[in-house]
Amino acid sequence: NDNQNLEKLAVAKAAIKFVKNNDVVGLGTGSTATIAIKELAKLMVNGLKIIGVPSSEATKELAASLGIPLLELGKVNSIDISIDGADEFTENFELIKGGGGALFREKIVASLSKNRIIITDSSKKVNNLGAFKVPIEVLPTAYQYVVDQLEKLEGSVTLRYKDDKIFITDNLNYIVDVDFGLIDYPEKLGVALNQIDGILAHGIFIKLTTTILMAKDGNVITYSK
Ligand code: DER
Repeated sequence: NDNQNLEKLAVAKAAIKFVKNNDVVGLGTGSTATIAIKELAKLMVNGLKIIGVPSSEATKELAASLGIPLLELGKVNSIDISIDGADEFTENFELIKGGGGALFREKIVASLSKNRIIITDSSKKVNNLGAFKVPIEVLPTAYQYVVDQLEKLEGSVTLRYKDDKIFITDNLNYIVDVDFGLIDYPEKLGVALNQIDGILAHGIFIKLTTTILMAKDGNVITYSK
């Protein structure tokens, strides 16, 4: 609704203030990141020079349509600043991402970035991760094995569908959304998930955020490390 869009615009405008001329900018995915990308394009009209690195095909198309010069993620070894959304976050800079299904490339973009800005709102702030199911990208050929391993970790696994068809990611994989209940030790769970062959990436982002900008009652609250 209008208020939500105003909140997204407020954090998007705050985030792009961190972007310097000639920065290589990691471009996030989702509705909030989309607004930030559009704001970046406006700054370019006023002379800001940036090169974008998209975190999804959707973001690549959006950025290209706005005339933002792009570099392919696979050809980049360093990003100055990335701006992206989140589905849940804690004050310890622990995130759940992947609501939009782009978590693998988003994680690579974040990992390559010196500065990582998360733009979000107070509805996503939690004390413990886990109310939002953890999105996990799974190679289809390992699907049943991965489901079994996730259930051994007490996860309740749902294969993600979109318009009555199995959702397929930009990397041609499945997404499962896994309910682990409230996650007391997200880093530990993340490590356990990384041990499961067939998982390409999971949506628990730890130590991948330097600044969180949260819209709340018309203000922007900044959490930074
Ligand atoms: O899928 C993602 O990781 C997105 O960044 C998501 O976490 C936030 O999307 P939103 O800005 O549309 O809420």
